[in-house]
Amino acid sequence: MMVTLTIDGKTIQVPEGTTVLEAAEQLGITIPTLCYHKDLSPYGGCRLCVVEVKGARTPLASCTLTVSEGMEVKTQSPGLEASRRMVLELLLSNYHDAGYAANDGRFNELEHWASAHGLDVKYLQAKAPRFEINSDPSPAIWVDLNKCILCTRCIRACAEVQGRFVWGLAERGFDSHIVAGSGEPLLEARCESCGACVAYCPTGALDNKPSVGKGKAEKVVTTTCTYCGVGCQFDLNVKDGKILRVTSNPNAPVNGMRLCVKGRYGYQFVHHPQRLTRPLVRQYLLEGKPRPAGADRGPWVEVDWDTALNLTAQKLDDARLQFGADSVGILASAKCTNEENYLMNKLARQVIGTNNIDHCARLCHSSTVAGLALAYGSGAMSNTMKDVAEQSQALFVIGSNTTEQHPVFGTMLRQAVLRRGVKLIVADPRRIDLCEFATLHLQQRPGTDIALLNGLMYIILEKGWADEAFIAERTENFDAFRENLKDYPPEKVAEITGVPVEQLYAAAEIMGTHKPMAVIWAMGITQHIVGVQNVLSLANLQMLLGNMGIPGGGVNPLRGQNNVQGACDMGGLPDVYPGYQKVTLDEARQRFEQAWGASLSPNLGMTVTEMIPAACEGKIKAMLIMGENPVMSDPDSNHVRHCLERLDFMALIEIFPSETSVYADVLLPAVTFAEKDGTFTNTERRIQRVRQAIDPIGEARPDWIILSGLAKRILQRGNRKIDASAPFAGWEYTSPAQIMDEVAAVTPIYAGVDYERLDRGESLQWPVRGKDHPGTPILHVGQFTRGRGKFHPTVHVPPADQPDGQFPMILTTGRVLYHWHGGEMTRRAETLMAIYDRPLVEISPEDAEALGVNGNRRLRLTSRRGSIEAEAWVTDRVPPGLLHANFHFPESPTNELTIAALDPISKIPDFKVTAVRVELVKEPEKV
Ligand SMILES: Nc1nc2c(c(=O)[nH]1)N[C@H]1C(S)=C(S)[C@@H](COP(=O)(O)OP(=O)(O)OC[C@H]3O[C@@H](n4cnc5c(=O)[nH]c(N)nc54)[C@H](O)[C@@H]3O)O[C@H]1N2
Ligand SMILES: Nc1nc2c(c(=O)[nH]1)N[C@H]1C(S)=C(S)[C@@H](COP(=O)(O)OP(=O)(O)OC[C@H]3O[C@@H](n4cnc5c(=O)[nH]c(N)nc54)[C@H](O)[C@@H]3O)O[C@H]1N2
Ligand SMILES: [Mo]
Repeated sequence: MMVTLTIDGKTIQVPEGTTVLEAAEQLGITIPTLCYHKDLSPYGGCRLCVVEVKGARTPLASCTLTVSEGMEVKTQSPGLEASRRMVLELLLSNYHDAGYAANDGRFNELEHWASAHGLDVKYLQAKAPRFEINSDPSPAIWVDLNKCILCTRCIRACAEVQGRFVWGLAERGFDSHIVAGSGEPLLEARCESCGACVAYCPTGALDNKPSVGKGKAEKVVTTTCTYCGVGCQFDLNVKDGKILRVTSNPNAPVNGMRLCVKGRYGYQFVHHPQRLTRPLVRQYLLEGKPRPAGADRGPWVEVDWDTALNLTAQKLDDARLQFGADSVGILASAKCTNEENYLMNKLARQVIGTNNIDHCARLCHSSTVAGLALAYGSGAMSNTMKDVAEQSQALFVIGSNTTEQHPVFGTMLRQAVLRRGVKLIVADPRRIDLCEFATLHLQQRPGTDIALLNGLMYIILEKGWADEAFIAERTENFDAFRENLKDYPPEKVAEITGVPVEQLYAAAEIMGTHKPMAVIWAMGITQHIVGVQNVLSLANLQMLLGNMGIPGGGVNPLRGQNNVQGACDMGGLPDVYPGYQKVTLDEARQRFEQAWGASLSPNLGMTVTEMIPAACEGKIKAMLIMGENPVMSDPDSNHVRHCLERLDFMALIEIFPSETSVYADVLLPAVTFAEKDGTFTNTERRIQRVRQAIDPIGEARPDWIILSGLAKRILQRGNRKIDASAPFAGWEYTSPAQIMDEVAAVTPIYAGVDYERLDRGESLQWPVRGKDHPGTPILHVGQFTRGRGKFHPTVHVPPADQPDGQFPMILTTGRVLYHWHGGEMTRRAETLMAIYDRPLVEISPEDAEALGVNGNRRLRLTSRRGSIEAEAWVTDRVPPGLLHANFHFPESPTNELTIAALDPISKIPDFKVTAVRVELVKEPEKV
């Protein structure tokens, strides 16, 4: 129903339920506001937005007043002016700005409206502070209650955006103030330091602590976050070549105003003094001597770019000539842009002539890519985060610690439960934070997901909840699948998984009676020797329930790194060219041979988990690694180190001297995301711009410039035949935009992507088939990429590393909110370190007591491969018998413990189940 009203004499029609404030906004009439924010529920507290309504005796707050037919509204009058001034004067009389942040670049809404009403803030404000300035010890959030006007936007933002409920109001009247928890420091009140309260605060009472007093930005550059695959955009505020602060950009397509702690406060690594600023080469290389034997490759010498690139080109070309192109191994990078990964793929295939290219996707979602390709024909997330959060009736989160690892999407899931009452089922061996919001938590034993999923599908079939029409019309191989399920009756499944039969029935009922249901997963599913079978089981589930090809449903593997989707799309994999065109398919190979003017290898390349052992066996002689840290991230790091040590040559392109650079012979300084242009592709296949905000630090260069310099030098040596007349034979790149044009020309799913469209604000999700194709938010609509979806019978197989008398406990490994993988970046961000400064191992209260953990909390964990020490965190997040460790700190290198047992199809290692023994370290290390 539409309602007609007039505001300041102008007539407008708006839908019923619209507020007067919103209607005025549509007319271009600005009403002053303070407590109002369009993202938050209306509060009607500050009374600055009052208007006169014909027939009403007193002015009314327009932010809470809904329109009615024939309403006549005035937003300006001498009476309203006076009333607004009174409100502002009253607020100012309790407001004290000590001036420390007067130049902090924030837009202070109170001061703005006060001056707009002719009020002198300096004169009218309180003469002295009533509260301590900077009253909270949080390293992220600055609290100055003297500037608080009790608008409660922070309280609403924390609840309605972040879903955390940290802020509240305490006391009444004059003494009233905002308070964290029941009056504790923010971090103790369960603050996640996302800074949403800061982003919504109108006065700077809450501010970004690391930025207070740093002054006003000279420019603001919108770019995409460098951490996870959610793909948040934000504004880098820059002055004198330095990032001053990160602020929310309300137009960010994925996240709007939302950010997580790493997005908002994790940028400090960019300016860390340990950044690599000059190319480094080992002395022996410069002297033309043989490499010293053993692990120590001798001293580094700073050299100019020419020297470093010439040496690298020579060593890689020599290895190729002497031992064949397949003796060279190449790692692309999910931290780098699409353009850079495209060039790395071209360098491997066109310049070196090998398909030995891979990257961390192998350790991550390779099971997903392989499994979904088998079942559906395309390995990517099928839906968008928005439709999952806004249109699902049920959510099944299995093996994803979403609120810590994809935090902004995690907040969307929390809101789906809070606002829409969506049924959330979490299946995770640990009681992760999301369990607080769950209807049901299935706490299976690690490595038993196939049994669990088959058991649930057994019940769904038994109860007649399967979508028979969908199965008949869109799928194949159902009978074999159904036959296999007979082996998974609930009682047997309960025994394997440890999940009680009643819970299995309860979960199956939610799944069977709430449509659409979205399945969300990550490493808890993929990082197993049965990773592909796990994924196939989930693909089966979504076909059984008919949840594919519809909004609010789908298969939603959350890709990990900022650009792991893009690094895969760009051919950073041993079996495919850009756009998943198979290297073993003659037709695809010929296409790229013609494009690049070189004969290409028809052989499948090695995965990273194969290259490392091949280095030990002497099959891989030289490596070129860009933005990866295998010593910290690959399984069984003792073995990894031993293998890297054996390489004849390794060149590493990095922003920091990492744990892996110890094994490098050349170390080339790259720039961070803030210093370069390009694109990242997020988990939902959305291609987004990365924009240069500051000049490169020192002599560091963007990876795309480094790679093109290197490729040119190798080709100049003349040992590789290139047909220079081929359309994309050359390496004369002047901008990432130009590289993207080449990508579009050879990659059908990116065919319509160009910088002009992206910079115009178009939000493109691949496949983008042409310049006028709008992109594809949801995959598998109407039919699967492969035609019919295929059911695959799956069989429970126990994990490779079984506990026994000597190693009786199970260790599962993963991440925490505040840190990133090997920690090269987050350990160099002081705000993050101030919140989480050392590795903690989760241990159950029962196991802790059995060990006698009291006061002395340092543990030693030993597996069949190695041993580490770390501090205990006694918590019921883990059940007895299970431990959890992160791999963020080199002083507790968790991957010394893990096993390099691989899934036979995807070659992913089992990071999630390691048999260990745990002991108390008697003498804690004195620091
Ligand atoms: N803060 C932060 N965020 C990150 C990253 C980071 O390093 N730090 N890394 C990014 C990357 S690359 C990735 S891939 C993602 C990873 O994101 P996630 O996969 O969410 O993170 P993980 O901690 O690896 O593990 C996920 C969950 O799997 C559970 N799990 C363990 N064993 C099993 C099992 O057998 N079955 C099931 N169903 N679950 C199990 C664990 O208890 C854990 O809660 O995070 C991305 N985001
Ligand atoms: N035990 C255990 N191990 C795991 C996992 C687990 O769950 N448990 N998870 C696995 C998973 S899912 C993943 S994705 C891998 C991650 O493994 P990696 O990709 O090796 O981990 P990162 O630490 O993210 O490494 C990225 C490196 O790139 C550098 N860098 C950042 N930006 C740039 C840039 O623009 N250019 C260049 N050249 N370098 C840059 C950083 O300094 C960093 O050292 O770890 C895996 N390892
Ligand atoms: Mo990952």
